Amino acid sequence: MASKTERGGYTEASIADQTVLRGEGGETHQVAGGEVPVLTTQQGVPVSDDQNSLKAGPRGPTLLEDFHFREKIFHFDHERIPERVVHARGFGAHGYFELTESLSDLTSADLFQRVGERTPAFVRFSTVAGNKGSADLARDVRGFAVKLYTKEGNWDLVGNNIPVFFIQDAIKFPDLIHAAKQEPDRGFPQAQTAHDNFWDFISLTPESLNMALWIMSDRTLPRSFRFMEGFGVHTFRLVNAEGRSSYVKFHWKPKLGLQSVAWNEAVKINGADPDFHRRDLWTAIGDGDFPEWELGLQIFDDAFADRFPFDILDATKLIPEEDVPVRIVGRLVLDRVVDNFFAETEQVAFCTQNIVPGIDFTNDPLLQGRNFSYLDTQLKRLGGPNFTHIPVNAPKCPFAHFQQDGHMAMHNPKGRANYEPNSWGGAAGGPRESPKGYRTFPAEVAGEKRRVRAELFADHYSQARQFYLSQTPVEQTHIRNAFVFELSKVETPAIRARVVSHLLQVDAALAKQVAEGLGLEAMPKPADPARPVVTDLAPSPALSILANGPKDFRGRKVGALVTDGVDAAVLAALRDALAAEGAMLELVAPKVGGVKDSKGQHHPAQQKVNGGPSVLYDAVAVLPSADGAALLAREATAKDFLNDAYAHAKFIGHAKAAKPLLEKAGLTEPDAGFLPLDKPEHAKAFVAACRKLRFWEREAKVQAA
Ligand code: HDE
Repeated sequence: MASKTERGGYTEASIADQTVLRGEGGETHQVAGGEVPVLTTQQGVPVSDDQNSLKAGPRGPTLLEDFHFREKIFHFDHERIPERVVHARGFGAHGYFELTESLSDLTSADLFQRVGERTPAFVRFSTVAGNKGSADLARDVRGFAVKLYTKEGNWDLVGNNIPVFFIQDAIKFPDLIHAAKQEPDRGFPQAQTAHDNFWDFISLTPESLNMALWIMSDRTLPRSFRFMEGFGVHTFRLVNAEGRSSYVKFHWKPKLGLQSVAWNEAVKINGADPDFHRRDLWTAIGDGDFPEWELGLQIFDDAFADRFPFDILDATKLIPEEDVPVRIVGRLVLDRVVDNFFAETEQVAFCTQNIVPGIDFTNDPLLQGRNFSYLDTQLKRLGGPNFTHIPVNAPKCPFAHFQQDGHMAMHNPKGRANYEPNSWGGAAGGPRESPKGYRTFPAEVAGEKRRVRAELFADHYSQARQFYLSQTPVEQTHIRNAFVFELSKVETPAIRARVVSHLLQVDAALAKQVAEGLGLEAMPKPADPARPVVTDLAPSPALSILANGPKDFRGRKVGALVTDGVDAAVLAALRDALAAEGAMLELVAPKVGGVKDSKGQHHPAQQKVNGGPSVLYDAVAVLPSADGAALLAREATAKDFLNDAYAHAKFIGHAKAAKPLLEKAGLTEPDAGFLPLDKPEHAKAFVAACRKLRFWEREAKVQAA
């Protein structure tokens, strides 16, 4: 056996060279922690030394014949696959869809027949513009892609967390994405739209105005994937057993309600925890607090489509829930994290054209273009046509076809038949088509072959206006501030002015405030609308996040700033009250090792004070002892903790002993968002106040503009 020096100082624990056992499943070693498999090459050859390459003498050159080294480095060099052109940064989880209302009258889709039946699902959430390593809290649309492994094949509902889109025709997608992603000469900015190219494109593409309002709203700053809606965006068809078609729009409604963070908070979260969203999902599922959404359908017919003032094939428009109510038919539960990020989340291949009998497309020109794009992109990304052989992409129902060969083929047809018709007879002849197979709805199509759009597509501002006017005043302020922020990063004054010229068609007050915020010298002329703006659409309260917030504080997290000597009874009461609410508590302490409470009991901390800023929490509690408060008053990050919680309108629960710290942070005039946490009985009232999530009344006081 080689000496320790020859091994480069590696210890016994790192080199498993103990008894070699030959078990059924291959060779195993007996090591300190138990029995582990013997390390092998990809060819299955056992490896004796994984610390040193093969050399001619201790100081000599590495030998080419070292097949283990060569294979290891070769494989490593090829570990990356191209990241997604869009939606590169994402996070996935497994779960199921459970039907709560049978839709057999509307669709023959197998998963919508039997109440209580569960269909396995895989969901991947994503941002759009940023690269794979970008931060989670970019201001961006979130992808909400759902793969449903039904008994009649995989159905992919590849949606977003916003119900409308930027463009109407797929031919503009490369332009939109080029403009949004980093500028080609300099290669930045990354994962943000606050730059000239993006707003240049938007301001020259009036159809994007509705979406522009949505992306400047808090919808693009979700607090968690668990607290956001999902939308199929396009109009689809449901087709029943008799061949009757209804139109449908798909909605996912989070059981925990909607919630977003403030812009300044998002910026800071990106620094404190760029993986904030993925960590949140991973932790929630790991804790058994399974995120859940309801599936809602808006179902309508041709008569409604004809009288609706917009075209139902236009993906830049939505149908207000007040016009066509959302019917809840099932629930989606995510209850299992992936075993391996790459194998599942990175390799999952969603395709809009993956639909199942009973569901069909419409002629939405964006959807039609997507149906081409997704298959194409998987070929490039996953390297061949056999990506359905990867477990996360494979159907979970039986499948049989004559497709064969290609890169990495794993299930080629067995036997002699690899074509049909054939005369090999019976089972030897292989699969045949069936009358139960997928049938396209026989929609009539007629018209001249031309590069055109339908007339109503030309209404670009009416729904943008409706969206803005449906927001609460707090949300309207956020939209205005977001426009001012983004356009302040645009270096070309003409582009700023052009955006304002469109806003004049949305809402005059909004345009004026944005112009003022930018310091525009003169108000531009309003943009020329292609169709008159409908100014009297009824507001749709369903479009507001704040009007549809949660009823409780479930699934949220309080960060408690604690020190040695923290009041044991108050801490216990807070923990209990949060647990009763289904919310979490994290302790933020001077040392991550934790603190001793007033009764001498030890509590481990989850964060050290300079690593656990308040932006990571939905509300905060400040529970130092008197000595602890004096100590924290000298710690800049403890003051930041409070200042940020205050500026982000969070509820602040505090012990009396925290006073010097609050004063040091300049918080000398507590408002109604400050709640006492001096006695155990205060805990319940604090948690009850937190149900409102934010003390919005404070926000106006802390913003100069
Ligand atoms: Fe996508 N989109 N998209 N998209 N999209 C992709 O497919 C595309 C659009 C959406 O988690 C790509 O596998 C075109 C709308 C999600 O893996 C690509 C058009 C909506 C995801 C592609 C659109 C989406 C993608 C890149 C205009 C919401 C991530 C990688 C016609 C309804 C799926 C990939 C995942 C991904 C093309 C517009 C949602 C290139 C051409 C509208 C959630 O195929």
